[in-house]
Amino acid sequence: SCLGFELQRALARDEFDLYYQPLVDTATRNVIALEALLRWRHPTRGLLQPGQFLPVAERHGLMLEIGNWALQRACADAVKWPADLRVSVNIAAAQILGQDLPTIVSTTLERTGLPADRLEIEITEDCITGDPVRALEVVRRLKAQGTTIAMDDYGTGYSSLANLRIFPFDKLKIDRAFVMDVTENHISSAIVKSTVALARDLGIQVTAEGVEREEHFLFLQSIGCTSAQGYLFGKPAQLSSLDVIQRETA
Ligand code: G
Ligand code: G
Ligand code: MN
Ligand code: NA
Repeated sequence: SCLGFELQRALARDEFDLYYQPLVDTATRNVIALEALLRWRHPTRGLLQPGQFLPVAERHGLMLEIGNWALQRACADAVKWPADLRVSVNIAAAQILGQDLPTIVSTTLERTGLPADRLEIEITEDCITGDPVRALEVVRRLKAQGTTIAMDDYGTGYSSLANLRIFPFDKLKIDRAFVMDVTENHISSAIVKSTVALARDLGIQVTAEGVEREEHFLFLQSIGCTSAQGYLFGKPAQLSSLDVIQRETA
């Protein structure tokens, strides 16, 4: 496709950008991390969202290169932030299957100077299903290096629970599909409550995604969800417009 062709030269032309969305501590509402989210400043079509170009990048085998660019950029950005602010980076299946990801990550941390414990890597079930044995080895090595691992879009995959039994995740990110109607839909509320309890019993963190309304946040607070992310606290935005960064550099 035309987009695929343009994507191939977008890296060289420096057309990608990272937006960041805050994750807040549920007890204090303090920002504890920023999730890096890719954007493409297309020369004629304007700002493109991941949904508009990541599937094309995957079809053209460009996801590894673009994903590694995002990882490098996110770590280089985060090293300038307040030391208690972590960065969360999404990893594509190609980055696990097509290269030695733990070595890429350790090299990136060394080059940027970001301590490993300030990086969180988000993986989805896509990253596991292609080659679960390899994915497990990669996750173990990343954890041994000091990076934390979150399971993204928790609850939407085919085998979230089966994977939870095998993979040593540090965090579950509850997909926004369950959070958006959590106070109106008793099924969503049961799923969210049981996931939060599950994470507590496992001794791991849990983030609710897609928190748009105060009543949703209060509910999450009441059930002991440890962190929250969503438009209530901030849409994905350019670093220059984020208060939490501005304060420190002002
Ligand atoms: O920003 P937005 O809500 O449109 O992001 C949509 C999806 O795109 C996210 O859920 C995430 O899974 C994916 N995505 C965004 N940035 C990256 C990235 O840097 N790497 C990978 N692999 N996926 C990303
Ligand atoms: O990695 P993941 O697929 O979870 O990426 C988060 C996506 O969810 C991003 O594309 C972001 O724009 C979107 N998002 C984040 N917060 C909200 C929210 O409160 N409501 C909705 N509808 N989407 C959100
Ligand atoms: Mn994510
Ligand atoms: Na998600």
